[in-house]
Amino acid sequence: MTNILIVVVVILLVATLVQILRVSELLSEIKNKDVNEVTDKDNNTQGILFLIVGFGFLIFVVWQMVTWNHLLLPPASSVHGTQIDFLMKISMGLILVVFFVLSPILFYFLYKYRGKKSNKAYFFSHNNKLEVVWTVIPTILLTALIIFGLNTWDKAMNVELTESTTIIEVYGQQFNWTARYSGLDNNLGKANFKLVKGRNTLGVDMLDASAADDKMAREVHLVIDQPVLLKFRSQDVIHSAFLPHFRVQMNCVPGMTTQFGFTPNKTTAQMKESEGEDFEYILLCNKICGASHYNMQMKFIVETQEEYDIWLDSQESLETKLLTQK
Ligand SMILES: [Cu+2]
Repeated sequence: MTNILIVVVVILLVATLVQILRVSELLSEIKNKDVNEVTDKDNNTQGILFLIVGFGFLIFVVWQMVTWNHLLLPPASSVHGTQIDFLMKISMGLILVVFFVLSPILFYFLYKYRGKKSNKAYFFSHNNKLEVVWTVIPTILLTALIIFGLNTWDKAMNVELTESTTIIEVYGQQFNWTARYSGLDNNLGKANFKLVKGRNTLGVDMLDASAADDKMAREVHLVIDQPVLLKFRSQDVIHSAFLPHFRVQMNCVPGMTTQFGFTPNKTTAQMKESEGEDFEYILLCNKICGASHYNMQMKFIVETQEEYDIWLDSQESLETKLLTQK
């Protein structure tokens, strides 16, 4: 009923507006005036409005940058993250310089060249020099930026596996993450979704020799300055593993394994000192994967080797968890 009333009110409002316009048209016909004619007074008003809106918008942008700056991420906590931050700073710097130079010119020229009765059109077909300048400069700048970006991406994604690299699986499902440590052999046991049953929530193939020493965990512990390779699987839909503080993100796709590697270089304790006691490294899902997507998170803890060893020892292996316990 309310909806019908709203529709009726909207129709009546539109009809009223049309009638008002019609009346003003008839009035101007009586007065012998053309309502569609744009006068110099109209152009002045429009020109001044452009100045106010344009410069008001620029002031608003500066206000946002100053007021909301503290909401940005703290400096990267991984080795390659520093390079990603540098790339981000260069890109944003370029964009901001162009924005703060071009926008005032754009709004000022809208005002300066507003319509006037005395204006005469100036015929100007093209200028080769100008065309070359505004094509070549952006091309060089963008090419340099893209090559720099590809190079940074390559360094972040194609990590070399060394002896000290810890391999950890991160398994996504609606709506949680589970980690699996590769154990003493640093080799993850095979897994298959067909084997997901009971407590074997990751479908690990317990007949595979590498699987017995694997360990499942609800949070991920990492050692400072030690490289880690995360391998992702998904049980149901596409999720996206996002660790903002380490500047890494990767889709988790059912039926395939994706990965990225990084080296954390600040412990959780160090971050708590600079960012506040509440700080935690967190793995988020960055793909809208369903109703509880927003709550799909897992804690990451970066600590010293000793703390890490104590924690890892306290986790039971899959052999104990799945085969010996009844
Ligand atoms: Cu998800």
